[in-house]
Amino acid sequence: MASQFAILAIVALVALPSVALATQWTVGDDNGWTIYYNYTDWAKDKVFRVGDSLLFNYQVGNHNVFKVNMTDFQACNIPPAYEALATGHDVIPLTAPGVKWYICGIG
Ligand SMILES: *[C@@H]1O[C@H](CO)[C@@H](O)[C@H](O)[C@H]1NC(C)=O
Ligand SMILES: *[C@@H]1O[C@H](CO)[C@@H](O)[C@H](O)[C@H]1NC(C)=O
Ligand SMILES: [Cu+2]
Repeated sequence: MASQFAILAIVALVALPSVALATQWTVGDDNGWTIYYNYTDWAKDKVFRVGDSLLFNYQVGNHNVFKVNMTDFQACNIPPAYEALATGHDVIPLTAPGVKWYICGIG
């Protein structure tokens, strides 16, 4: 559903080959992982590299994080709940180059 898609927390980014210095990116910076925030805009000027990691900050229970493929990202398919990361401070390492998609399954 298009309307649902618009308010979901979603981010897609491209990971490039690694360099010596790894960065941990806080997704959304101080806004964290939430709704009504444009993560495309957040990601667009950043250079993500293999070896970097993403930190998803949010209130436990309000949001969660799924790593998904492009098909599920575009269709807004939420994977089964047991695949969710849900600690409120989820760190996901970028282990391979390429485009990555993340999606929230709550709110
Ligand atoms: C989000 O940001 C991107 C990149 O700046 C922009 O192209 C897009 O229109 C924005 N989306 C919304 C819903 O504002
Ligand atoms: C995307 O992931 C879904 C769920 O894991 C899977 O069923 C589907 O085959 C995958 N699609 C591609 C193109 O990898
Ligand atoms: Cu959410």
